[in-house]
Amino acid sequence: MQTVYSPRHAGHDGNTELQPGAIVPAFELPRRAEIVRARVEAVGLGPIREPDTHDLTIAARVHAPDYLDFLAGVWGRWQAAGRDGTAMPFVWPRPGLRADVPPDDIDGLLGFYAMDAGATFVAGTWDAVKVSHDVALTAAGLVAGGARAAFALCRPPGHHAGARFAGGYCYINNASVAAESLRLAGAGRVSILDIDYHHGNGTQDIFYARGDVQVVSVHADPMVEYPYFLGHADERGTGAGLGANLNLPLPHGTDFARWIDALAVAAEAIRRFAPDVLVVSVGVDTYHGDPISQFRLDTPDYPVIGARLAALGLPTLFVMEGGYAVEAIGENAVGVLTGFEGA
Ligand code: SP5
Ligand code: ZN
Repeated sequence: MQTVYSPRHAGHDGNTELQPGAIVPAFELPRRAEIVRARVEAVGLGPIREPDTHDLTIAARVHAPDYLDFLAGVWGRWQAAGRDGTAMPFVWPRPGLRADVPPDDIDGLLGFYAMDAGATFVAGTWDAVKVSHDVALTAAGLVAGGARAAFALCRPPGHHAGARFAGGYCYINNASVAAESLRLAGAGRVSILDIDYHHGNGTQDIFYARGDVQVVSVHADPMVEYPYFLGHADERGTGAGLGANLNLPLPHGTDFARWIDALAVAAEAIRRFAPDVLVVSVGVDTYHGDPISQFRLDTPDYPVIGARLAALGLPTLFVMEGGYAVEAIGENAVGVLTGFEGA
């Protein structure tokens, strides 16, 4: 399969991150994408191509336009306030506060458009975010054009970004933009399967009331894991989307035997939905060596996952999400893809 990749992700670098009790270098690093790209080459997965440039028309169908304007302008406003380093919010409009009026001040705006402190900004962030979106749309175009599968090597990731907020290293929801583009290209129904360790709260937020895009997620139980406030099993969608959202939360310590049982449930729900195309949010932070996660999957498990996905028999777009065990991220992420191709 073809991989879409841009070196311009690398400008999103040097960010700091708020962890319990400390500000540390961000776990979401440029080297992640470089190691995945090197592994794509090493195994001969297929050609690697650069993305085409896309405008934000499709992104503006899944994100609020004022949120996209904020993303594009935040670094300029941060600089205009005399700052450098990493831009990060520290106050949020939780329920009970006014979440309908974007403040004028940069520090208010940063919180207004964020769910947490985890989507920080440096000088190169917007360019990387925009090109990550271009990567997703270009790879979606390959699938829309008849490819059996394509790999969008997105960085930064996207699945925590909702219709009007950033969070969890995510800014534009690449998988959601890709799914919307596939709908516009003629797919009547699209399924998004999210196998990142964390619940894809942004993707769920975007499609929760829609019946044309199914969202299925296998993830760590939000009772014990980030993002804590979405991802429970009783969230089944609303309105036209009722029944088109499925969450399969699993406990800390989940091993592959238990995880693959949940994937079988997810696969059955996708078969019932009968989509024309599948978008897979591929996070490999389910790996036992991941520094911020608590599942126990191992490197040989990832090709097995890919083979199970191939058995769905659908045109499939893979979109890169999380995975922070940097030395293993290439083998693990590309393992899903080689398992898919080998099946
Ligand atoms: C795309 C993606 O995988 N985003 C993940 C964002 C997770 N951010 C919060 C992580 C909280 C980790 N808490 C455990 C601390 C271990 N030192
Ligand atoms: Zn994750």
